[in-house]
Amino acid sequence: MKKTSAAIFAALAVTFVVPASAQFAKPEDAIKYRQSALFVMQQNFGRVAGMAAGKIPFDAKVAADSAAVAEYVSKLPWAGFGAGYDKGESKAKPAIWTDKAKFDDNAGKMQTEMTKLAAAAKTGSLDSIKVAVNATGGTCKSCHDDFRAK
Ligand code: ASC
Repeated sequence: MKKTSAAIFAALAVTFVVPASAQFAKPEDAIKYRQSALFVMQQNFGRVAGMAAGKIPFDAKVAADSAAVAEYVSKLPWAGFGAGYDKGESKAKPAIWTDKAKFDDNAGKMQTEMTKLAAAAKTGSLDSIKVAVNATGGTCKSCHDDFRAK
């Protein structure tokens, strides 16, 4: 049993850890990469959130497309937060690297909510989008509160 879990864990570690580490030539590239991904995600999420808030006219197709892009891009920033990428100009707090389990948990929650938002936007229901936007925005905020410098 123990051997099996260790083997599974090792397989998972290879799958998930190797692509995320040693992926960038220098820390500045990792910082630029994660900031770029988060920017693209925010632009798309923000458009849908603007519609949910009535600040942008609701267009179901644009909302669905934007939420789908935000969902996909929500998978990308994390490779840029790998080991060794904590030095450089950014608002990333050291806690990202010292409390990695909590940070990863936050990142996972955001992606889960982003997936729900994409599904809601696909239905075209503005009411469902509003609920999902609030839940998703909550995950952005709680992670920023703990892990992003002001
Ligand atoms: C955004 C954005 C965030 C979240 C957050 C929601 O559009 O850039 O960080 O929503 O403000 O509370």
